[in-house]
Amino acid sequence: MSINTFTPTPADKFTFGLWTLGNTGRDPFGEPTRSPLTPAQIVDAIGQAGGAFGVNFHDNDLIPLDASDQASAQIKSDFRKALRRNKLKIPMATTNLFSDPVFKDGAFTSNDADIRAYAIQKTMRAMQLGAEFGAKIYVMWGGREGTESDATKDPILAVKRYRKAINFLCKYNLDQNFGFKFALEAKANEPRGHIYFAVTGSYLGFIETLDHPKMVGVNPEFAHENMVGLNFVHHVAQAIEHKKLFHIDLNDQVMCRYDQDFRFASNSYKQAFFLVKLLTDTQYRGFKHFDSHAYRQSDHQDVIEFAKGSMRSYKILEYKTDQFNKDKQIQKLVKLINRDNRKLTSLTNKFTKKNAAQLLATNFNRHKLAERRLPYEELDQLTFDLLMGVR
Ligand code: GCO
Ligand code: MN
Ligand code: MN
Repeated sequence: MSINTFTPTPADKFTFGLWTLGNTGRDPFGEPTRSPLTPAQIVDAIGQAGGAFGVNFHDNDLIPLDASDQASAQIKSDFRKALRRNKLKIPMATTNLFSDPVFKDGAFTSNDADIRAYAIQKTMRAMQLGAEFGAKIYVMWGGREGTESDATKDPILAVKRYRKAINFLCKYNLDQNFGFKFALEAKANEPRGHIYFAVTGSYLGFIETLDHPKMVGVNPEFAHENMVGLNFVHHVAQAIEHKKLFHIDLNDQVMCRYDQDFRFASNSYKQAFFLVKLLTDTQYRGFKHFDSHAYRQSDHQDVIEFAKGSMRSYKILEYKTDQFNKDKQIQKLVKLINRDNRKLTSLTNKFTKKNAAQLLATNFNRHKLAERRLPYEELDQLTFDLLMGVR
């Protein structure tokens, strides 16, 4: 791998959202700083950045809620043309179940049965729209599924309602032959005070209780675990180990701050490196979606730089992974700290009465074991040197 390979290609499976490159810079305190772009213009901007695989959308990023049939036909046709001229695909679709006031107290978990049914109907229609454009991953992010005060909603009922909705939609997916894989995205808070299924691990547990667990996986997002001070890499690792990493949202975030959606690897270099290393070493083949937006100060031209930078940083960290894996000194240390003992491992790998008896009869010198070297300072400093480019 050489420095020249930092240029992305569709084989890297990088994607952007209509809502990410189309972000206008509005925040809770201030008005937009960039003019809005049409879906077709956003596709052109992604095309201009170069090397991306595709673009993802929420139903209403493409078709506004109250659009007439005629208006939506025109939007779709312009959008299709833009996709064709930029050679971009639609790998993922999702539903906006958070912007409209009707969802102010949740969608699938709302206390109001009419709103729950409407949310399912809206998702069915959004699935039709996604399927029309060839999407195969369907993301579910329950932004309003939560509470500020637990006086207002029963948290056990909320889990049951969420399960009913997902089970219904899985059956609809089968019935319509859409072929979607669902990817559930956790977030602990924002916009709700507390959102149900706060971390990726919450969904990993929940999925096993569904009627069609194989159809459902997770879509972890860097900023979401980071916002609450958790180690994102560990959550992704567990998802991979469970064979549930169906999609991933990449961005960045200062730990324990508001939802920042910064450019991937712009803040947490080290965590971003270990994430890319994990995805590379485990040969993750899914889409890598940049769920982030440019700084509020950026103009449209700078937004293109933001998109290029997101992909470039990922490629650089891939290159650093390769260096790490080939670095003799680093690998010598990695080997040193991973000590095997075949005899003992064969005892603990499988419970039998005989193995248990032998294990109980084994003498361990815990003082000697504690004396074994763990030169973690040296290993971590070598990692730092490598990331800083002085190795
Ligand atoms: C957020 C979320 C969303 C979802 C998107 C797709 O913090 O707002 O990350 O951007 O990823 O709605 O479902
Ligand atoms: Mn997010
Ligand atoms: Mn996201």
